[in-house]
Amino acid sequence: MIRVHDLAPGPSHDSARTHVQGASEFVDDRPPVAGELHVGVIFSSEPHAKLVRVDVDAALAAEGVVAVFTAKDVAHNLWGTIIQDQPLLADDVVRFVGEPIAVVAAETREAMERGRQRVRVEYEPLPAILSVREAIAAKSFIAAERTIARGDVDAALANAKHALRGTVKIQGQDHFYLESHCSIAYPREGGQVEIHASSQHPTEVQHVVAHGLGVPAHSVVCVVKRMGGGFGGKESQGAPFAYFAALVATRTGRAARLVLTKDDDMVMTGKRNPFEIDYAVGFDDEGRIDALDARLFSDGGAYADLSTSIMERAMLHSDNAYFLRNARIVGQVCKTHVHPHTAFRGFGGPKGVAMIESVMEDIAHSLGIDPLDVRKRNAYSSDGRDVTHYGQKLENNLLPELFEALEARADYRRRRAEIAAFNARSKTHLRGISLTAVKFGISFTTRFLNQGNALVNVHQDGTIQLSTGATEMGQGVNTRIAMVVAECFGVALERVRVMPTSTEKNHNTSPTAASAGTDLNARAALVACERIRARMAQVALQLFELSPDRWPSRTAGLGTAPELDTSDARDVGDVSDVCFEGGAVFVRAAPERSISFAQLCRESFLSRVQLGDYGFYRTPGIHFDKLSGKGDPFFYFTQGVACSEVLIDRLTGELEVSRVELLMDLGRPINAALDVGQVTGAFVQGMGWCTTENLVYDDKGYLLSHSPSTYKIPSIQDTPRAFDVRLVENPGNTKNVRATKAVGEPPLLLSLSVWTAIKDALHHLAPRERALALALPMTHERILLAVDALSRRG
Ligand code: MTE
Ligand code: QUE
Ligand code: MOS
Repeated sequence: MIRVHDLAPGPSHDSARTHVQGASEFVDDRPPVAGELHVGVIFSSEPHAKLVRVDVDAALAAEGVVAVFTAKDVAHNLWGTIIQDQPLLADDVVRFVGEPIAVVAAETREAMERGRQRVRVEYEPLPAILSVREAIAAKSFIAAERTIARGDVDAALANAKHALRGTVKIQGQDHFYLESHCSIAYPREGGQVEIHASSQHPTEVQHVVAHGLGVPAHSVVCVVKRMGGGFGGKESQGAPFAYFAALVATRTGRAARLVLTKDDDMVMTGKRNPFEIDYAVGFDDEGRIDALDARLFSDGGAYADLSTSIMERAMLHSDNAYFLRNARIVGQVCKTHVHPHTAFRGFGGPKGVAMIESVMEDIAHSLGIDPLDVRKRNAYSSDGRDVTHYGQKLENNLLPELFEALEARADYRRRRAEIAAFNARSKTHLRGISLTAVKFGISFTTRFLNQGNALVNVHQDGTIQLSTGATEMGQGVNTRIAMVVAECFGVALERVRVMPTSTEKNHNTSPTAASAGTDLNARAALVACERIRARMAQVALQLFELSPDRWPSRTAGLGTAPELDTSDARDVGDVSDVCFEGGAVFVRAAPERSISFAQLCRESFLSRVQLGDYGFYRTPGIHFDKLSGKGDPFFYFTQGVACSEVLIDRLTGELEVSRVELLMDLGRPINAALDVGQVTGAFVQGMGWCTTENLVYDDKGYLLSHSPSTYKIPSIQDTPRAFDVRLVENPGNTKNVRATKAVGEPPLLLSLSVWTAIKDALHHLAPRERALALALPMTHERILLAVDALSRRG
């Protein structure tokens, strides 16, 4: 039986203090420099139209307006993370409301707004596709349809004792980071430019800016100190805004600042992809699935962005925690005339998982079996039911134990009975309960992204500065990396500082995404640290042979010290005997001879021993054939389970999440406090997607819900009334850095237990309803309508 960790929380986030004090520096907190310009974007008000004329004369004549740029000013106008299909500035055609058409630069923000309003755009409207179904009808797609399949689905479906068909419609989600997209560009000598951006992907910013400007990569530096949240929304979509600032800076020779308002950010930028999934499932009397046939359609929006990769991850997570002997998962990204949708915490995972978890509920209710039993019977286990539909064998699979442990912890059976009795009695309220799981594959499914590099500088006073390609967005990646480095050198955490991410220190970096920021970058840093430590250990062993008055720091001025040597040829003893602990360095067998870490740094420097290094790491053993849909795309899986109970007011449709118990396997956490923060935050963010965050567009594809007054993210009142988050012990993930497991995205998918708990509650009104289609999000209004419709029927 697995055990719940009893972990010391660990040190707090390295920005905790400065965040609370308001002293943390974000991009727009940078003090303005002399001559700095304000940059604004003029965007399309049409979903699909020919650009007949873009008249900038009136804008240029406005007081304080310095310049206006359009597509003709762009050196190379196409960009895109995977497929280069998106103009930086629309040229002859606009393809979504919010698409950038022109960029205005002005002396003040007010002048910039005046200029923005005076750009006249004449459109000739073209027919627009605004939904997945319209796109399917028009065969408007991005890239080819893909299939991941195993077994004989048609035969298994035909022979199955029971079958259900249905459609799951899933809406998008706005990232709602507190800091909108923003960038400041500083022109530098000889056509160079330095950009400070709020981006999860500084390397892509560097590349998109260089390409758009028509300059080589070595003319552009992108620095990211931190973001005020990213959640996937700043993975690809920050790049054009950085480019606009860089265009202004290089063309005017003045610093340029672009900061979107919340409303413009929401209108212009893409969201979590909406999905529509048609499925057929065949199963036996016990509720065991024989076959799943699923067609996934996503709304990609007007350009490819990351949608094909997101679809791939949705297809790879359509099994979630459940073994599918026969499966055919088909995925197709639709091209519509809305903002290009993009990465959002979980990537494609939450959409595939919403489908299969909904299927689990329907199977259970159609057979009159408890949904938990259906899930447990279908869960991946060890007896030949441990290979995914894409052929990866699960190792270190804790799912069966997690189900058992949470069932007991949450007192599931007793509460299930109590809820049934309550629902039979109450005329005003309905309760529902659901226990769902997550199995989230860790690694980018695009192999080349699974690499990281790190630069580590050890200073003579024994403090350490390091940098990697990871970007800090609140998730605590810097704190985790610093802890791993501090542990390696045996020094206090305060001695280690993670410096701002910059493309001149770390090159060809991957986006901080796929939850792999710590896995890739802490590991790369560790590679560098271990090399430095080995050299320092050699120095220490030689120092221990000398009397301290002969140490370089005592004699260097006189030139009489022997220069210590770290060449492999020199046999000084086994460096693995040397301990770095508690700020000191010593040999375990003779701890009385000890040197402080700082002193050893100084002695090493005086002996011309290299105290900095550069580490590189690439995840071993992963491969995935995108054509056959087979392989081992994931290094390992992060797993967890959650049990949610909801209370519905039948008269108003109001929803309360009364109680959540949650167990996560995060291996051997580096920092349990940060991890529990990630789990809690991801769950609540996912609850918003499942319940209240309703994106509403008008008939032109213009987002109407573009501010906090109309788009409802969870507030403190919406969080679970009782919320018990626990990590379970699992020391077995030794192939990952420090035997830890990635945490950033997986717990978001557990919030689907709230959605299925609503479904469970509604099933009490319609016990004979076999497949109860449920919208996502299930807003209070939709709950009320469903209660109304079902009570009438029942
Ligand atoms: N946590 C905070 N506070 N802010 C964020 O923007 N982004 C999430 C997650 N947790 C995010 C967050 C997403 S989408 C990912 S992929 C991971 O953090 C990325 O960071 P990591 O790889 O270091 O976990
Ligand atoms: C998870 C992710 C990403 C992913 C695959 C995942 C991601 C991402 C890409 C990607 C794919 C192809 C490219 C590229 C990036 O794939 O965030 O530059 O050419 O950016 O499974 O989070
Ligand atoms: Mo996270 S969606 O991989 O940025």
